Formats: sequence, C-alpha cells, structure tokens
Amino acid sequence: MYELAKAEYAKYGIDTEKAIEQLSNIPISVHCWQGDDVVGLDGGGSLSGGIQTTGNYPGRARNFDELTADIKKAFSLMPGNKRLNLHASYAVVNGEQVDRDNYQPKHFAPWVKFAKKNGITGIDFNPTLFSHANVKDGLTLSSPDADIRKFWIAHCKACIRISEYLATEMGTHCLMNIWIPDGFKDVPADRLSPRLRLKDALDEILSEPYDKSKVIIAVESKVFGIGIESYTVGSNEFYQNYAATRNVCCLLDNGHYHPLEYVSDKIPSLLAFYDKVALHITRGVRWDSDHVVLLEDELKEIAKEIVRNNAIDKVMIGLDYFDASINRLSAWVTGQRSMQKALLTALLLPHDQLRKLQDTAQFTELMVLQEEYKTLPLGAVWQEYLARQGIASDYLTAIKKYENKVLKERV
Ligand code: RNT
Ligand code: ZN
Repeated sequence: MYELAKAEYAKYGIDTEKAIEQLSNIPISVHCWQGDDVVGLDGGGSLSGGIQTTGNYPGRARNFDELTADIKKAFSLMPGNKRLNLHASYAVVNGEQVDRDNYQPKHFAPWVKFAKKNGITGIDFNPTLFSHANVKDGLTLSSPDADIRKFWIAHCKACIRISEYLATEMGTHCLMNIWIPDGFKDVPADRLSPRLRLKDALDEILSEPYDKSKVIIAVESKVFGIGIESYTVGSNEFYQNYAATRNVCCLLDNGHYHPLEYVSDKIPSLLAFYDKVALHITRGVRWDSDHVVLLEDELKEIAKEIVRNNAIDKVMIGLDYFDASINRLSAWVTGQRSMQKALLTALLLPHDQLRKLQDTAQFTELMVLQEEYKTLPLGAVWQEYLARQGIASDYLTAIKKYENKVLKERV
C-alpha cells in the first residue's frame, strides 16, 4: 500500500519519504493534565478558574506513580517526538509544608528523572493560578488585594526558576506559559484597573532574571470561562500588546476565541511580527469545552500554516484538552495522533505549486487541485510512518488491556 501511495504522491511532485522524516522530528508537547482531570498533585483544591472536566470514567491517576505509569503507557502508543507539559500543581511535595510561592526545582526533580528515562525530549511548564485558596473572588494577578497579587507574583517567579532548571536538565528550551482565570461573571464597573494591575504584576514577574535562550515565556489569552462570562482580564488584545512590547511570546489556544475566529488565520498574522508562536491545541464543542482533539478541518488548516510558512521551528505545538468521560489514555493518544495526522496532511501538500496558483490568480486550478489532494492515500503513508516508528496502528487493544490490569484496580 505504501509503495503505491508513494508513487501516487510522486505524480504531484510530493516526496512521502521527506514527509515521514520531517514528521518524526516535529515536537508535540503533551499535557500531563489529561491523566488526572486537571486535579494536580499538590492538594491545591478542586478544579477552579472556569475550566471544567466532565465525566467519571474509572481509573483517574491519583498520585505521581499512577500518573507517570499512565503517561509512560500512553506515550508508548504515540509516534513521534514527544515533550511533556507540566503544571506547577504537579509538584512532588511528598508531605512537605510548602506552598506554590515557594516551589523549587527539587519538587520537579522526579519529573526530570522520569522524562530522561522515558525518551521525552523536553519539558514545558505552567504556573498554576487556579484551584487554590489564594484565588480571591476569582482573581489572581489582577486582584485589588496586594497580598494576593504578591503571592501569585512570587509563584510565577518561582516558576521561572523551575523552568530554567527544567531547560538546563533536559538540554532544550522550556516554554513557560502564563494563563490566569481572572474575570467577572457579570458586567464590571471597571474594566481598566484589573488590566493595569495585571500589566504591573507581569512586569514584576519578568524582572526575575532568566536565561532567554533556555526559558521562553508566553501569555495565553481567553475570551471567557464558565462563571466568568462577562469580562476576562487577560483578553487577546491585552496579551498581544503586552507580548509585543515586552518581547515575550503569545500562546494561542484554539478554544479561546469567538466561534468564527480561527487560530489558523492568527498564526500567519503573528509570524509577521514574532519569532515564536505557542499553541494550545484543543477542540471546543460549542464553547471552550476542551474535548479530545480530532482530525478536523481547522486542525488541518493550523498544521498547514505551520508547515507552509516554514514555521516548524517557530511554532511550539502543545496539547490542551481533558476528557474524564472516556479512558484517559485513549484521550491522550487520540489527540496526539490527530495532531500528527494533521501535520502529515500538511507535509504531503505541494505548497509551492499551490502558492504559485494563488499568485497568478489561477483560482479555478487552485480550488480543483486542493480538492483533489484531499483524497490522496494519506492513510497508507500514516501506516508506514507508524511501522517505521515501531508502533502499532491499533492502540485500543493495548489500552483496554491496561485498563483491565491497572486502571480497574484503582478504587
Ligand atoms: C484554560 C487554558 C489553560 C488550561 C491549562 C490547564 O482555559 O486553556 O491553558 O487549560 O493550563
Ligand atoms: Zn490552553
């Protein structure tokens, strides 16, 4: 099947060998939080901040050993170059009385050990400004209470030091992404002051010295969250201007915009101005529901924007979804494979030829050929890619076996 597919693609001047090779190198940062419904390991409290998991499928990982066992199993079923994305709430505190403002690199040393042992190529990091008693009236860095702001500033500074440690240990950059839940359920009386407080708080966080070749700091905007419907402090405009003036990175989460705004269209806009763009790939169903990522049209468009703009080294791809209603390992693997399939789709397109048609206004040919390429034998190339990585196409059997042996014991 692969040999036939290879010949078929070659007719259009597309090199499947090159696509397979490129795909195996593109890093995807896989989020640890699919494994435990975003609960974390530090006992911060139940999930808050306007994000939600729904469902109670058996087998949620409840501690470091269970979570790492699940990650190890899920990663063994994912092809390609895998990084691991951690939240600060996954600190391994081992009963020590330490709060988030004092987390240290040592609390993440077990994760480094685990990552190195399991062929994970890098670790990314996120301060956790939700699910904690110091989220006061739904606010963190933008709170009118100076002590609350101080606590979260200290937390983010601690996270910069931890990110630098992770980068040094793993020998690759660490993306540190700041997302805060701050906002209001109903019409606010003052939209400016919270943003000015957030701006000052971020400036103070960035005053922490760090090695810019190791730590890349990103800010993630959002349109709204559950219970925070009327106003979001960290809006898209706020963060894009902040990032541009402070020389940090924007993170685009494709669940964080209005339904007819597309992250695929935002990527090239940012590439015109920024060296790096970070992504959270998710699937919103009617809202930012964080459903498991599937191979849908917008995902393919996102992948195309990365590939055809030679931005594989500029766009940092991370996953961000959490489904508690199905086997969590299957959620992980399905989403990661979907992202890889989208990238493969993009790698198997003759972008120079299509661009030429656009530039010479041959829109009839452009439409016809783009439709033609949709039905080329992608599946055969995907199967070959998996085989070369030593990974079976079927992951359901392995996951069901793991469910029966390991997950069902967790009661
Ligand atoms: C929330 C943001 C954020 C979180 C994770 C857990 O809407 O997308 O990125 O999902 O940090
Ligand atoms: Zn996100």
